[in-house]
Amino acid sequence: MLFEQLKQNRKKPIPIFFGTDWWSDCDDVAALDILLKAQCCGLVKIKAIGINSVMRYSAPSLQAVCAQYGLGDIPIGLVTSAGRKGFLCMYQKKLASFCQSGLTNADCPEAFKLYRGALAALSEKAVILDVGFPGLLMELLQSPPDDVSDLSGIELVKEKVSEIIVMGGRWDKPGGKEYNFSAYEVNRKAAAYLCAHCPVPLIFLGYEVGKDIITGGKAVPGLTGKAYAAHFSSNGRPSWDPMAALLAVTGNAAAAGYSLVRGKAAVDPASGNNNFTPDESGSHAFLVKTMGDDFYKKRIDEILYLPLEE
Ligand SMILES: [Ca+2]
Repeated sequence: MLFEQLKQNRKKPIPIFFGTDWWSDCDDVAALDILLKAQCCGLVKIKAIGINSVMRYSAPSLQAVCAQYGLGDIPIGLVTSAGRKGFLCMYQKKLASFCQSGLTNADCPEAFKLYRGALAALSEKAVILDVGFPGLLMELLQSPPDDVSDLSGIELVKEKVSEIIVMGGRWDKPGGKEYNFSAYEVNRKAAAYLCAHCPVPLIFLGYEVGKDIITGGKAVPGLTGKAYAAHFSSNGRPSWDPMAALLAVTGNAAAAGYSLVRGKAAVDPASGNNNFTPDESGSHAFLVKTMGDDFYKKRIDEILYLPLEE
């Protein structure tokens, strides 16, 4: 079991900020499930969660998943500028029916402000993991000094963040295109901004990495299984977001089964197409699998199918 191995060498939990679109796909729920289980094992400490889309049941559905593990007090923020109404809410309403705290979206702060406060309070560097739209990261980087910090967003990230892991882009061919970086104009611009201005190492888990790794499903214990069932993914989904979460928990790309291609990434703000210029000294990198697909599937399902503790 991976978590048992990791616990032997982890002196203290890795502080993590988790951004998620919590939107049209249920693999975000699997990613959160992995992070919460890792926190229960002492491997990570989730400092804040930013939902970079807004649906009616965003916050209560996400909090219900956290509360299953006694972690309902993890702060949740929303990217209200990303709100797009009318999209079919496939699993959020179902999960929100299990929320016992009465939390609503209106109770949640702006995600970038939540991040700023939690980053400013850190005494060590954190990892930012984002498996959704890049608007939250752009708003964080563009944020001016405020009452929680005299630092600009870029300065704050440079001082308090060791690396940013993003599920986004497609890197196995020039001019690749992927949903998180290309759906909606705001996300295309944000992805371009992130690549141009991120002051710390930026690691991409691309579309090509997760598409063939089918994990999860309706038999996963707790609300994660209910999310997969409500999403009509009873037999599983590709593993983009859970793979990115497991990389963050593992804390080491090689140990997580990846090599890194270093260089400089760019996203065209008009089309959302991404491009990559290899450079050994570059601060960006995309992941390439070094193991067979079963390696990743087994690791993820082994964690997702752990029973919830009583
Ligand atoms: Ca996602």
